[in-house]
Amino acid sequence: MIKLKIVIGGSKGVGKTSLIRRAVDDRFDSDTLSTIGVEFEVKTVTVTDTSISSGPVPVQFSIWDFAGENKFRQLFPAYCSGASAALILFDITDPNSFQDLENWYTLIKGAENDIITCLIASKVDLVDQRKISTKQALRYKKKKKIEYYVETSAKEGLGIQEAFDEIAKMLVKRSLQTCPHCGQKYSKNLVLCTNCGKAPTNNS
Ligand SMILES: Nc1nc2c(ncn2[C@@H]2O[C@H](COP(=O)(O)OP(=O)(O)O)[C@@H](O)[C@H]2O)c(=O)[nH]1
Ligand SMILES: [Mg+2]
Repeated sequence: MIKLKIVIGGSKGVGKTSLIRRAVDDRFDSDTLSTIGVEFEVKTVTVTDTSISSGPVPVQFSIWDFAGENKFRQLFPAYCSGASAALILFDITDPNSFQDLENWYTLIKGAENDIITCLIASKVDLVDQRKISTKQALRYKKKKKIEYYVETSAKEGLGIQEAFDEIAKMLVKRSLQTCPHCGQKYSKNLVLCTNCGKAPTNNS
C-alpha cells in the first residue's frame, strides 16, 4: 500500500468539501458547513494499469481540505509539506475563483516538495450559469504546465473518481523504478528489487 497526501486549494465556496464528500462517501449535501481551518479524509484507489505495474497497486490518499478564507492562506504552504499532489479548484460560474487560481498555484509551487498539480473545474452541472469555458481552463493549464485537467460535478458525481484514478496513476508511475535484472517495477525508495532481490547497480 502506497500512502500519499493530497491537498486541495481554491476560493471559498468552489466546492472543495463537496468534492471530497463525493470522492469519499459518494454523497452530496447542498448545505455543507463552511470548513474551518483544515480537515482530512482517507480514500483508497487501486491502480490496475499493466503499463505501470504488472499487479494491482493499492494507493491510500489522505485528502486535506483547506479552508478558502484569506485569513487561513498563510498556513497553506505548511499543509503542502509532504504532499504528492494538489488539486486546485475553480467554479465554472465564478470568474473570481478562476482568477484566484494564480494565488493557489503560487502557494503550491512555493512548497519545497515536488507536487503534481491537477486543475479542477467544479459545478459543471450549472451549464446555464457557466462563465469560464473549457478552452480558457485548458489555456491556463498549458500556460502553467499543470499535469492534468478535469471537469467535475460533486452534485452529479461527474469526473471525481476519474480525477483520483488519474492522480494515483501518475503518482504510482513516478514512484516506481524498473529493475534492470528482471524488468519488474518496484518502489524508488527501496534498494533491492522486491521481485528478484537484486540491487540496480552492481559495484562488486
Ligand atoms: N450545483 C452544484 N453546487 C455545488 C457543487 N459542489 C458544491 N456545490 C455547492 O457549492 C457550495 C459550496 O460548497 P463547499 O463544498 O462548501 O465549498 P468549499 O468552500 O470550497 O468547501 C455549497 O452550497 C454546495 O452545495 C456542484 O458540483 N454543483
Ligand atoms: Mg469547505
